[in-house]
Amino acid sequence: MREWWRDAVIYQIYPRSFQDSTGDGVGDLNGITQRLEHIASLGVDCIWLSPIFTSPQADMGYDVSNYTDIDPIFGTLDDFDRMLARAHELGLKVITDQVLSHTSDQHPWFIESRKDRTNPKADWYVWADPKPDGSPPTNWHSHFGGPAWEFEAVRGQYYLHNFLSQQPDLNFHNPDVVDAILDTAKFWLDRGLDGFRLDTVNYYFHDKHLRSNPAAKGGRQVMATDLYGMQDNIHNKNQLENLAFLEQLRALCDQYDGIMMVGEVGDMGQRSIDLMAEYTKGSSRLHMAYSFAMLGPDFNPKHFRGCIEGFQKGAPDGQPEWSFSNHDVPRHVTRWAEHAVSDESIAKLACAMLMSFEGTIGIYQGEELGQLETVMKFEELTDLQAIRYWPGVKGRDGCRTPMVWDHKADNAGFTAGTPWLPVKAPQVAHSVDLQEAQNDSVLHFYRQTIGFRKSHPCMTRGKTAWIDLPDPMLAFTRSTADQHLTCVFNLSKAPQTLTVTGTATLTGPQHATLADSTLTLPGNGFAFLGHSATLKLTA
Ligand code: TEU
Repeated sequence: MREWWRDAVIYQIYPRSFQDSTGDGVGDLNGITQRLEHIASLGVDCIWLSPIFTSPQADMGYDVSNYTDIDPIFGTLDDFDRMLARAHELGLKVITDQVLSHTSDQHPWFIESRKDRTNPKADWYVWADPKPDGSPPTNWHSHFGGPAWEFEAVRGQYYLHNFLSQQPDLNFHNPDVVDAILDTAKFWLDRGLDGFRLDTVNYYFHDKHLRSNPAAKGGRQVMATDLYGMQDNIHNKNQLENLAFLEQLRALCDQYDGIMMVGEVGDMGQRSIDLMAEYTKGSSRLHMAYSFAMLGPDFNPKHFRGCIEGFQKGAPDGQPEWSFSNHDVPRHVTRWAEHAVSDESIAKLACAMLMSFEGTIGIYQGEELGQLETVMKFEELTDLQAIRYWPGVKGRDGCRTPMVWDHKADNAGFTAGTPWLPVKAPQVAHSVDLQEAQNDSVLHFYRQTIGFRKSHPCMTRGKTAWIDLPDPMLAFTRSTADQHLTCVFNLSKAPQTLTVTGTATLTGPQHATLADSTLTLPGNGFAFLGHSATLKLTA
């Protein structure tokens, strides 16, 4: 049987902002259970839950202080079991977000490790002596800005943190750490979970020799965000040892039935596509990977084609996951606004494109409403990265504001209390109840388009043949032996016309007309053309 995840659409829940059931202003597991039918109604296959584990929430749960318990703000292990059982009843798989590269500075392992240089956990994190002048051991930068090293006076040493200083980096070169981490994965697999979203898979190991990174062009320090990879001498990430660890974790998962691991490659650009391929090659590493390549500002045919083709060249049998939004980047309707005829038209175009790509598809809560990035005031921020670098860095709160369920209810039905992030009018205008009542809403469009994808094997399993067209047109044919769909997208505001040679019919969701061999696409238009064998499209 073909593995379930290859044909899947995965829905990401950001638990803090999905549904609050207690009135404390923060979403929780029982809230998610109440709302599972909404997710099932979209026709998706799987839920990815951003972290729900015990955490001081310095990085909103990406700083775990106990890997095998639920944070009280989200509920209890019993609540988790109930949520999982209900999801399974509805035919939804559930994967959790495992943040294994670093822990919270409040994790008992780190509390012990920082005490002195000889305790049993002394080598569980990456500790190093200062340089003779007292400065950090290497020039490595934290992804969130500033040096990746924090001084601990008690030990007289620095510890490594690739993200916040509250997120000390585990020392994966220590086999005891690897064993402890594998045990935490086993704990969740034994609870009946369907797999893992693995945070920052390319950051697990660091260079044992603590070599400084080379300076970038113009004497600038190489940032973690620069597009360097495995072969490029970046010593705080992309180490080859990461692959060996993933093979161990995969072997553990393979002892269970139907478990899937999707890894987040914390990189952007073409380099990140190469890493995705490297990490999913063969059948002993990750089942799937995603990167930030499609989560950035680029919105042009060459870019999307480059991502998909690049991955296929690197890992012909590998499986990518493609998504346009998540909890780390501005929502794509806002991010790509300069190419939009209207918010709604680009939301639908993006949905039609995404659901036509070869690979597994990820969507992020609120995306099915065509939700916009929330405009934040400084006083409303909670993301420490934004608070530190405002206004240069706007941070990630704007994509993390609560789900809007009912435009008439307080806080759009998210909470009876005070929401942890504000619920504002432009977001409320996208409420689920309003869109349920409107036949041509973005919400109904997502259902229709997901249904269209899932009922056409060529869209999930078919190969992609690219059609060369000038900008701003993106076009390709998805084919199985007996089914062909040519997918055409106008990535601009200006109308476009194409000539179709061969017999074709417009099918499924569409924003285009076909008459006398002329395909007319309005700004942000799109079309799926059903045909047999060959079809030619020319500008
Ligand atoms: O993100 C890793 C990562 O690379 C991101 O920091 C990303 O590049 C950036 O946010 C783009 O603006 C993961 C999680 O998704 C993120 O929420 C965590 O903060 C981070 O790891 C640390 O655990």
